[in-house]
Formats: sequence, structure tokens, C-alpha cells
Amino acid sequence: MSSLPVETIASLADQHPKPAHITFQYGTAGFRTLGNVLDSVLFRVGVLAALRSKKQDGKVIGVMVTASHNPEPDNGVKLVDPRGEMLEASWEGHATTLANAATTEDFIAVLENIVKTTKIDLSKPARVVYARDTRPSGPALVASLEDGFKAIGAEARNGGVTTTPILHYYVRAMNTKGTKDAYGEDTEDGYFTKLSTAFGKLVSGKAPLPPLIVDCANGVGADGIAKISPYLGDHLKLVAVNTATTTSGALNNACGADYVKTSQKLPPSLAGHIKPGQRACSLDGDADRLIYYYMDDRNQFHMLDGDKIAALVAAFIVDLVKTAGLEEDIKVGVVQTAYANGASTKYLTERVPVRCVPTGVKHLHHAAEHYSVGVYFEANGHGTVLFSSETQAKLASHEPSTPAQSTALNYLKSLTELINQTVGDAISDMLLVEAVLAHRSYSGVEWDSLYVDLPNRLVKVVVADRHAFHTEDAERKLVSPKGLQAKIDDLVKRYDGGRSFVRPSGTEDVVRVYAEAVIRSHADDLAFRVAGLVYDETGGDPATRPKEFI
Ligand code: G16
Repeated sequence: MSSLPVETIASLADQHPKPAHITFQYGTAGFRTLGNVLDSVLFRVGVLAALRSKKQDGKVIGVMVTASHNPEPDNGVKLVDPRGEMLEASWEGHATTLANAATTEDFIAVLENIVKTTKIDLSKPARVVYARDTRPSGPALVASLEDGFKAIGAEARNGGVTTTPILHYYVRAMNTKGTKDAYGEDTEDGYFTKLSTAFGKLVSGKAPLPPLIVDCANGVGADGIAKISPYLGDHLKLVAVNTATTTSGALNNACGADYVKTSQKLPPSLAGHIKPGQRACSLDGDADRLIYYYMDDRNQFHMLDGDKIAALVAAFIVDLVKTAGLEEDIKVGVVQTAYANGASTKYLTERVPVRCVPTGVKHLHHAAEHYSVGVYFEANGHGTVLFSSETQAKLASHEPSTPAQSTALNYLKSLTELINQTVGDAISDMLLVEAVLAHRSYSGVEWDSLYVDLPNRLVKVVVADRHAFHTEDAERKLVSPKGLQAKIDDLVKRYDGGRSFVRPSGTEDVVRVYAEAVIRSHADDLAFRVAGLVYDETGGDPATRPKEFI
């Protein structure tokens, strides 16, 4: 049985000391904080990724360096498991313990403990693939990560600067290469070819849609949009805006999916680009979220968020399953979080089973795996569709008895190719939406009218310690701070159709407040009152109390 190369690890670890007084946590989507304090974390994650690979019998593990929707000075890192999904929850604890070991000796001791308790056979190979987004802090952090790989002797492939979903795709493609479950060629060309071929099959013969404006958040999605455009040919014309990936301070700044969803506004940079009736969409900084919108004839902005995408896509798949004669065999289900608009939940519940789970792709993904076809989308535009292996086998073996059945079956098969089933993928989801719109002959207006959103408001509250906030019931109720939930309940009762919840963010140092109500002014009022309550109850300084809090 081999042992850890302790000396090599120690000498490189000494070059990446942990900053004192910072506690790191593997949160909703890995480690995420200011990029300039993450050096030791990246080194240690490099070593951990190798151990994870050894534990998985030498399967490829992914490492993505990104802070996605966060501001440009932030950065982060997350691990991707062999099927392209998020890291198994039990290893998140190992990652946190490892990141917080105070000294090199402590770090080695934690490593040895992980090897022992998780029974890792160190003689197994370690294989990883890694990539980063366009953040200025990325290259230095990748160098620290590479030191981690070197320290433990991992075989590492550099995926370069690419989107988070493409990195997830690489992991699955590399691990399934040459098997009957081969996911695709493990190259960017393989990814773009797979998506665009499936898209072509889905929209062939349909009236072409007008060009789509894509706000790339000045992030790595700009590269993805530029690269996929030639593959789409005449099927879809993409007009990329906010593509300034090298302009300092531009990333996610007044643009991108998070800006649109949170502010419920058109990015100022799009004003004048988008004509009445024309649809557009925004990606986030690493292209794993997607929000659509359009301006109406009166130049009013209308948002089509993750909930609207779920409604559009789930209804389309249900119809195809029915037409293909597979209603008895394939059950479509939807997974949402507490952020889902109440009107979307009502619309979906009338059609399919719907489950609510805590925020974080990992929770949605696992819940969606319980359906034959699991559609999951967070309201913030992060989501995908999972086809179980039984469903894929059924689609492959089903003998259609009419031409209509055959056509629907082929569309379903193309959807399994078009959709990146490893994780939410803005580019893949965008093509999915476009394909459904082409089939339905919908503009943004018809899509929007599937149901009417309840007015809602999302507010961030900066508190002294967000870790003091604990929730239950899929984050819909606060357990601590004690007594706060009862006060929120009292407020909510005063508003017609009122609903509100409070939860700590796993990616930013804030507490998030969500509120909805039947009337817009009530939703805003409720959100700012609850935010004020949270601020005051947790000892917020009256001098810095945001003026909009009531
Ligand atoms: C990440 C997660 C999402 C989550 C979002 C916000 O998205 O992947 O599942 O909804 O963070 O999480 P929180 O409210 O805990 O901060 P992204 O796009 O930033 O990677």
C-alpha cells in the first residue's frame, strides 16, 4: 500500500500558507470569497481533488475556478464528481476541514485522516481536469491549484478558460469515453457539435426564429456564444452583447443573469439594442445561469426567469411523451426551491408532480434523479433536465406505431442530446428554450402568458454573522436566531397572498430575504420590512441601516 508523498506535499504547502483569521467554508457551490485570500485553498483543493479521484478508482475529477455570478474581485473553486455532478456532500466536510488546517503539519494530519477514514487506496491513479473563468485572479489561483496536483502527483489536464458547464461536460465525457454511455467527445468541438446537431434536428422544418440578443455578462459565456454561432448556421442567429471579458470591473457589473433577476430590470447596456417584442437573454459570469426577457409594445420590461423556463420546458416534454405514446412509462416531475414564484408552483402542480428542496444545484439535481424525466430550475435561471437511464433505454427501444409517435420520439431523443444533463448550462438551456419556442410558435409574449408571476422582491442583508441563521422545511422557516420566524409570520399575515422567507447565502457574505404578494407595492413593502427586522434583530448598526429597510 503506497503512502502520501508527505515531504513533497509539505514543501509545496509551505509556499501556500493559510491566512490566519479566515475561516473557509465549502458552501452552496464550493469555496467562494475574495480571490486574493484563496491561494492556500486552491493548493489544498488540488490535493483533495487527487484524493477524490483515487477514491473513485482513478476516475477523472473536475475542478472549476470561478465565482460565477459574484462580483469580479471574488473567486472560488468547486469540485466535480465523475458523472459531471457536484461533489458528494460527505466530501464537502473534508474540503472545509482541509481548507481550515492552520499549519502545514495540521494540513498533512488532516490529509492522513481523510485517507484513513475514507479508506483511500493511494496506489490508485489520480486524474483531474480543471478550468477557470475570465476573472483577473484566475491565473494565479490556477498556478496554486497546479502546485497541489504536483504535490500529490496527479495527472492533470488543463481545460483552459471555459464555461463551468463545459468543464462538467468534460468530466463526464472523459469518464465515459469508449463505453456504451459515451457522453460525447471530450473537447469544445465535441460539445458544440453535440449541442448544435441536436438543436438542428429539433428545429429543422420549423419557421426560423428572429435573432436572439445574448447578454454575456462580460464573462466567459462571450467566448462560448462566439464559438457556437458558426455551428448553428442558419438555424439561429445570436447577437452577443456585453462581451468585454478583459475590461477591468466589467464582469457581472450591471449586466448578466443575476443583475436582471435581482433588479428585475433590463441591463442598461441593452437599452436601444432591444426592440419591442424582441426577446433577449442574459447569462451569468460562468454561463451556468440563464434569464430571458422582452420589451412589450409600450416598452415595458418582462422577465422570463428560471420558473418560466421550467414551465415552458416541462409542458413541452409532457406533450411529447404523450404524443410518443409513452405516458404510462415516463413520468415527468419538476423540482424547485422556495424562491420559485407561487404562481409557477401552482401552474406546474396542476400538470406534474412538484417538489421543493433547499437552494443549491446539488439538492435539485438529486431530487430530479427520482423522476423518469426530472426538470429542475432555480428561479435564478440555474437548471437542467435529467433523463434517467431507464428513460433513455425506453426511448431507444420503443417501437412507435404511428408517424406522429415516431416524430415525437425522435424529438425526445434529440432533447437528451441537446440538454447538458451534468449541470445547469446557459448555452444548452438557451438552445432548449429556442427549440421549444420554435415548436410552439411562441414569442416572449405567449410564453410569458403561461401564468402571471406574483410580484416579488429579493433583498440582501449584510449581518454580523450569517452562520447564526439556520433553516428547516426546505429553507422556508428559520430555526435560529430564535423568535425571528414568529415575527416574520406576523408580518406576512398582513399581506394578501403574502409569503416571505430568510436564509443565509452559501456564496456571498449576506442573508437573503424573499417576499411575494398579490400587489407589487405589498411585495416590496413586505421584503423591506422583513429585511429591516433581520437587520435590527441581529444587532445591525443603526448608522449603516440601508434606507430602504422599513
Ligand atoms: C450558485 C449555486 C446555485 C445557487 C446560487 C446562489 O450559483 O450553484 O444553486 O442558487 O449559487 O446561492 P446562494 O443563495 O446560497 O448564495 P452560481 O451561479 O453562483 O454558481
